[in-house]
Amino acid sequence: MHLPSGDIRRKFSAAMSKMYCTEVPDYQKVIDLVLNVNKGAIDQGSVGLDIDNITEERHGAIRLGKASELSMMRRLFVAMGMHPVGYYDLSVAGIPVHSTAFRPVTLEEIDYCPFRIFTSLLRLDLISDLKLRSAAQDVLDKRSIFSPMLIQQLEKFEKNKGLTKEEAAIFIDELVRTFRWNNEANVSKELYQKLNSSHRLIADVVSFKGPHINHLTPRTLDIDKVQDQMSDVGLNAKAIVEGAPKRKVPILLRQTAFKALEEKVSFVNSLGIWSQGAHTARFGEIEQRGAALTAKGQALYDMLLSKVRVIVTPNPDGSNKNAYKETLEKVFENFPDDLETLKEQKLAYFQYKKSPEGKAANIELSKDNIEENIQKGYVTISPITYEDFLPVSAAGIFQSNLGDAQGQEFTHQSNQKLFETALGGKVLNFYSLYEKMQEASFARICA
Ligand code: OOG
Ligand code: NI
Repeated sequence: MHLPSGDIRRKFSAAMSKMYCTEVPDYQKVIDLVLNVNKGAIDQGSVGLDIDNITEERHGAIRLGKASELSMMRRLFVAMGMHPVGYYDLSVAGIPVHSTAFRPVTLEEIDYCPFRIFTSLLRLDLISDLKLRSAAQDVLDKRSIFSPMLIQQLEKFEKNKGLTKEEAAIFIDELVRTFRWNNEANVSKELYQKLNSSHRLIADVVSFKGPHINHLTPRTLDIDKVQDQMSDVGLNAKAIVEGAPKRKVPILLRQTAFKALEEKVSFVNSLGIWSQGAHTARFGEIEQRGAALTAKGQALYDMLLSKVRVIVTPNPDGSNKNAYKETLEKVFENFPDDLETLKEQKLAYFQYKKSPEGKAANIELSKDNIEENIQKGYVTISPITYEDFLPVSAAGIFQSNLGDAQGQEFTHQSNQKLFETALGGKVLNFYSLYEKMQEASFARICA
């Protein structure tokens, strides 16, 4: 008997959370705060939502150093029903990585456990100092981040098309260990500092023995409340909430975070002598998810957000946060905020359902009569939740948590092909996934 991949994912998500709470105690504060806020929101009438399920939903993020790590990661995630969706080129924001998100792709699997991991691959080709680039390459070439035990389980999975409960337990255990924090660096303090001044992210990937999870993110129903209460529970919140402003119909993703902590690290030189230092990388994040936007909706969102940033760019110290918030709200008045218009203008994706009255009326639905039946209340529409990430927001998160002054500008070189070669497969297109969900829900009520 094989354990369904959704169960492996669910157990993996819970185990990651448990480990992160021990490693980064402030993360437990985040979980408690979000649970509290979500309870309040549900009491106030968000019916039909299961509190555990909502709060449990979370994503994480890892950063890998070389192609072979990424392709192995792809194989490992398959065992948990997680597939690479989307391509994010972070070099446009001056960050030397490109990324995808491993996640479940069907509505059923997402409902069962939506856990996803934003996975970045370092681009050493963006280090201009050739000597430093080859030193970094050397360190990465030598490291191996997956235990033989883990690979054994993976090979069993691939051969037998599944894992037994016992095998899955070992698999999860070993995989979670892959992402643990290790305070003994892989490099000398001198090399760390060089890498760090090239870009903090390069140091974060190259200097360590493994790809430590750098944050986890529970889902909240009211991010503004969370943001307001973070300092009350002793968390150092970032200045602003990323994403769209508060709306009647939430769109895409809104996120906030507590800033990365400074952690003690030991470095070792070529003589085997250890020295102490510190590294800042790991944080906690909270997100509120809204409607998935079509490409047209996304373009409108991008346009409005850049308009906002031309008028006011949020200062990391929060000094202009009110001006930013006001501008954001003002500019986003141009993004329709009711289901009808969002649907009519094809800005978002929807799920169609027959209402109880619709079922009772027993009408044959088709493309031609759908609109009038929505009007009559026989068919209800609800937005499909966005399951992916915001390139702009991701960049914001990277920046604010890695320190605010970033020296080096990287040239923009979108390179999805290169990424897919490293991955050993293609990334899925999220617009087509949402489109399919929408069509499937429509087909279901017409059948
Ligand atoms: C990943 C940042 C992306 C998000 O929520 O946008 C992300 C990273 O810092 O490695 O997780
Ligand atoms: Ni995140």
